Amino acid sequence: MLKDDVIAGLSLPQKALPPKYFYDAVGSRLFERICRLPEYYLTRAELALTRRHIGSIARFAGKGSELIEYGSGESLKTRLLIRALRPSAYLPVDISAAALRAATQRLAREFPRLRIVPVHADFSRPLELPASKGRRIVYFPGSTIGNLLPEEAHAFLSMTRGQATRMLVGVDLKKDANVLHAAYNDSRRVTAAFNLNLLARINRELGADFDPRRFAHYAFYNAALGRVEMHLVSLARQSVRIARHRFSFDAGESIHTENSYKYSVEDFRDLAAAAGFAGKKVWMDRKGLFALHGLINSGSGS
Ligand code: AVI
Repeated sequence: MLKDDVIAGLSLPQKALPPKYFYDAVGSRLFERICRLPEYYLTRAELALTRRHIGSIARFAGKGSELIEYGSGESLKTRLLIRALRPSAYLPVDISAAALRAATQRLAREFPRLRIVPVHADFSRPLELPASKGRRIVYFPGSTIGNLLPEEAHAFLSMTRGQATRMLVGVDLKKDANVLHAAYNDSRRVTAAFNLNLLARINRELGADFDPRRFAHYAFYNAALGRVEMHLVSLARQSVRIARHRFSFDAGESIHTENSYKYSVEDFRDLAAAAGFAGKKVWMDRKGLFALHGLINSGSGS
């Protein structure tokens, strides 16, 4: 729950907030704008590689399988995949009921014969899916796996092993730190607005009194840990009230709001192998910015 997570996160020595709370209605709109920014190459690179390799991606996934997507699947690449795969059912899993509803309605209009089974769930926790009627493939695009700590990514991959024999995972690749810096510090400051909206959301939903003008967006590539970190830095010594709690900030103290891990092909294959998946295929865009991994459950015999 938002309130418990906020109180717990702001009580840590390094204050932190879970990135899943970025995506209220305002945050989801800001994220859509991020995906269209010239500096934010991830979305375009993943779409380009999906277009370029759609035939072999669909063959790997197995035409006619049930397609489970983590995320609400409104994107162009999901529609490409559905068109090529002709899944017997499509199960989008999302934490946002509104996003799930919007995506389901839109896909139902576009694919009137497709059986759509929306699953409203938080995938950072173990979850049960409706019983399967056939072979299943899990699709986890967008490098959302990069927003999990490696141990959380391991837990997520281990959970999906029980759900499908194959998996397609979109993963952002390690690259020049300047390219990463620009992607998370765009010139239009949309990423800054996305980060700061977290404080506005806490004000809206918990009646807190954050003054977002007294915090600054800060994102940098932490090369030692292979991740872009986003923080909100307090511009002054101040205190903030949330329900019956009060939190003090020194000038320069930060709230850590997101990690975005970048994995080389080998790094990601090692992570997948530790969770019981063998890396069978990898597809990339022409510029080598982004990878889509085709994984097979090592215990499935397929
Ligand atoms: C959703 N996720 C993969 C995005 C990322 O790049 O880590 C979220 C994001 N944060 C800042 N810009 C975009």
